[in-house]
Amino acid sequence: MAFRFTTAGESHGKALVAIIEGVPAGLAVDAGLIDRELWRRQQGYGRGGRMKIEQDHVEVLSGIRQGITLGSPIALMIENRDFVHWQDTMSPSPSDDPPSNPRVVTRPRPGHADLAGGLKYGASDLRNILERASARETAARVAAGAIAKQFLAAFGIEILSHVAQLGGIPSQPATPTWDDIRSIPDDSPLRSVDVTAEAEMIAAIDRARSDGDTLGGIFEVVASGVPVGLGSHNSWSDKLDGRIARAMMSIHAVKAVEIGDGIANAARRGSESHDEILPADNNGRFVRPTNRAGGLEGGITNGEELRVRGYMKPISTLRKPLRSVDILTGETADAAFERSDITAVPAAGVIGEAMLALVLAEAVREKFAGDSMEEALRNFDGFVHNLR
Ligand code: EPS
Repeated sequence: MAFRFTTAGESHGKALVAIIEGVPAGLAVDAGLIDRELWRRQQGYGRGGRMKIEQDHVEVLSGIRQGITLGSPIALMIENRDFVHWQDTMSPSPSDDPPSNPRVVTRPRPGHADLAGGLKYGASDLRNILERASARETAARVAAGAIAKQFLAAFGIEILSHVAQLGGIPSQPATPTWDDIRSIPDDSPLRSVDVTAEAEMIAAIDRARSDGDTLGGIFEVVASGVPVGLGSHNSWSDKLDGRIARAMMSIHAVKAVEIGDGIANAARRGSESHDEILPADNNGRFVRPTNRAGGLEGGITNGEELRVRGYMKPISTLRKPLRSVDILTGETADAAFERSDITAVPAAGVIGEAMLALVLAEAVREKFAGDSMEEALRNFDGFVHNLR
């Protein structure tokens, strides 16, 4: 059974939903760990008012019995606590009386899906677009990713992230080790490994807030314990780097993705870009003194740490709005603003972890198959044993 997932839900609708197929039977799932990931996604200095309303909590609707997966589709639900304030406007049933406050949006935000989506779907109320385009949807991805993370943990794969740069600080994106990333405390304001840079980032967020502006940045997602051999060089659609890039680019506001030293390597010579291969160590693994490839060669994992960076543009909902046009009048108008975050780069890192986990879970299922965890792990152990 192929591994796949989908989400549903509007930002101010009743709930968000994720359905995951292809998780083998027999995986122990801790719902507390799903809530933990949801909590992590809500953190970060510079988040807006919505995060004070929501305390995201997962309800498992199917696919898990007594804490163990059945092999059937897993359905997860996260209620939107804010829905109580939006019931009239967001009700799926037609109202007898028009809602007292229909909250119609007609002034598209530059950079958001409002205008392109409104034109594409023929929406005169751009709320029909923004409700689904909102990054609120990523809560459902993080819940699905938390299941993928628990699946990957059985194979010794772990995923973390950090904020490498925010609002241009520091000038060169940070490149910490796995242990440095791991030592970032849970309550860290921006999940940066460098507390001096972090204080400057906080000051930049404060300045942006008082200017009615927003900030973007770079997050890095790192996976350790990834076995060699996920993905394939054989077909463009099987190459794992392409699949990871697609997953990362699908995160709201991400406009570029880098694997390993991808960007710096473009300006270097070949001799400075590749990772030499040295004879195997005591564990039978070929030694790679550097990891500029970020753990991927030819679209296949090479057994090194997987390193992926997402470049996030500043959030497009601005308190001091950019110029736009009212689509009803055709006249110049300020872009719509209700409320927003000043920045969400740390949250995007957590979402990046979820997306990487989901792509790796799919690749692990492809490579090691199995209907039960026991069978999948037996196949995995056999492959690893053979490598040695
Ligand atoms: C978000 C929920 C949203 C925003 C943010 C992310 O809530 P609301 O629209 O009710 O304020 O805080 O989304 C955006 C900034 C955006 O432009 O889509 C969340 O749960 O992450």
